[in-house]
Amino acid sequence: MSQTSQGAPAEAVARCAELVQQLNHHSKLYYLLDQPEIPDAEYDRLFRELQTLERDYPTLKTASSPTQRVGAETLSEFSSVTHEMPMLSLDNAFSEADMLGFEKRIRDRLKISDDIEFACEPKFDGIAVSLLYRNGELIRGATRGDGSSGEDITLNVRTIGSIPLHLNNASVPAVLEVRGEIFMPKSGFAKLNLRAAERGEKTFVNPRNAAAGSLRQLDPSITASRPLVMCAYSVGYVEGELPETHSGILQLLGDWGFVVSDERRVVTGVAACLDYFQMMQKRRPALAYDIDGIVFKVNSLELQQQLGFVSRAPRWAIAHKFPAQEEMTRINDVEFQVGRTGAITPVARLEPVFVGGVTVSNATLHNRDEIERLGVRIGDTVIIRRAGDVIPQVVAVVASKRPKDSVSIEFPELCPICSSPVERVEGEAAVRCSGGLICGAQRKEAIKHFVSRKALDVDGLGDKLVEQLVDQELVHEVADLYQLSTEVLTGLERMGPKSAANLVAALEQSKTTTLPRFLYSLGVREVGEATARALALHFGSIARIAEASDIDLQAVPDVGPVVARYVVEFFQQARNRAAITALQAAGVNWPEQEPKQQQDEIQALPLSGQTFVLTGSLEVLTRDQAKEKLLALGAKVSGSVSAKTDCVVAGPGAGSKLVKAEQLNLKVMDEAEFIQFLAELN
Ligand code: 5U1
Repeated sequence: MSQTSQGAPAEAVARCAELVQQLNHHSKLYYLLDQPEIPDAEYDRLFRELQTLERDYPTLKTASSPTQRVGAETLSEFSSVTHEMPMLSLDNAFSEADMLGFEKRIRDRLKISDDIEFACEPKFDGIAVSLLYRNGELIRGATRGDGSSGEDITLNVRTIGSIPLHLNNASVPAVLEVRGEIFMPKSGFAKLNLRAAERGEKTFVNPRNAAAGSLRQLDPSITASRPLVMCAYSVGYVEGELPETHSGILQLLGDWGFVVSDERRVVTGVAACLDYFQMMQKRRPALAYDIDGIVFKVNSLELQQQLGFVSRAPRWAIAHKFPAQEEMTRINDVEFQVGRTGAITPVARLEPVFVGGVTVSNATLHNRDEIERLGVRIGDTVIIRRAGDVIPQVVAVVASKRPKDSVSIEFPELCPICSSPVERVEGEAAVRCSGGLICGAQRKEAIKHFVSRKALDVDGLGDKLVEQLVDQELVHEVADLYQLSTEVLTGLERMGPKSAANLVAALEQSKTTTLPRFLYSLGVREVGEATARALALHFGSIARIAEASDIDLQAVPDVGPVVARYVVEFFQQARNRAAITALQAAGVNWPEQEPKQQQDEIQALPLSGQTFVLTGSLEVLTRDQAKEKLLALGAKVSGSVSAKTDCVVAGPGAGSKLVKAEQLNLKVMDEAEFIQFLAELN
């Protein structure tokens, strides 16, 4: 076997180089593009092979080997380091007018009227860092700090897979400072918090805090265990040649092995900048990571130089911010809402705050467990998050702002609506009003559910109208809806004769329905659309469902003991049976079928017996369309992932459900694969 100058056999040297190259390549695919080509186990196998080679031939081990990211050293504190060139900050734009002002200032200063070329890219919601390379070797990583000096986090940044330890390219400058943002992708954040919650540990408020907390670790092995990514967006001090444009620098950084944003574009003129901003605002929920705006930079370095700076902010760049998704506000009070099933939900009444593009005055606190988890009190300043169309959440209490007179949140002993005793069911987080349909709140919610789109679908009967009908004692139970006349309805607020006549017609039309819809409309606990459909298919008639025992019910796919008990208890109650009789007497009707015939139909469907979960955003199909297609093929569509799930369809932005699917090793499809799969079945 031939020996090399490194004292190792030539085969070992070659294999070692190949493994380093492969591991760097796969780690880039994993961190940079979120598109791993090989399973984690295969990556681990390559990694272990390299470790073994390096142990057998220590001369092959270099500081930039993928095995050398986590050293044995831990720190007692971070030391301070001075950046070779100060780290700049960015001026902000919050409107189109601000952006037009930005362009005008540039034109005036350069005395030009032509459209300017801008490099655009997302503004990552993470932690700004500076990396120093000498002769291509990473020698230092530092936080931004005050812009002139920051904390030395070299040991930690070395553990981040997307940060090259060595730049293996002839064109790399002798000294190079690379600036960028370290962030935690949304899926990694969901996974980290899921693990923390399972262990009863404190969870992170958002991916940014998780990234900051992960970087500020004195023990680098903790940083190494966190899913962090760095995206490079500029350079600082450079001893060497650079291209003439910012986009050229980004291209070069990418060639040298850094992650640079795939979303980056070069556009001409501020109107095109605004189009890009709008486009990215739409894409924002589907991105794998949080962004809080768009950065626009004059692309020509020559023009950048001419424009210069005002204090620490360059005149040639601006951050156009999206409306913030998180804001601070105060909890003025907590009130308790009673839902359809009697569940009592604490709702925080907030000092109104503009967040995620709307003014928010209320946020649910879910239940007693959530209040305990947050440690929240009335009077607290809290962080409210509203991302996309998701309902506003209280994500954390700002402990330092707690006033002396804050008040603890006490659950009521009696229902706030009907004064019936409140009960806490063993093993459930919710507390419930025991009043049933005596409770006005439960009656209102039951009626709203009965007329909703997926139930009897009564057009024109909105929540406000239902509240008036109950408050004015015109409707006591659902069947009373069918006694309403145009004359009675015309007397109500904001109800003219035409709307009243339309509503009476809509009620009449709703009488002809289907068994699954009717069953769903009754609002039996835990009987959602899919379970109602399964029960209807299995039993074929309401009478057979009403008579079914726990055991009979559990023969229905995906009906377990809990749901079976709720169904039995519902039909045992005389008032529920009376409500059904009254509805049938009012003319509500549906076709019934023999159960056997329907069993045969279910068995004949290609996806019968299979459970699908849809998560993340779908771009071609709507969620409802995807669900309809699955149901029509006999599948069940569930809202949660479990070992019983057969397949998870995951679009961009999928979070904890995708994580759980991966943990359980379930089949996962993206939307394109799903559409192909449906096409093959049809
Ligand atoms: N994407 C991006 N984020 N960001 C932040 N580019 C960018 N540029 C920055 C900052 C502070 O500063 C430049 C002036 C280098």
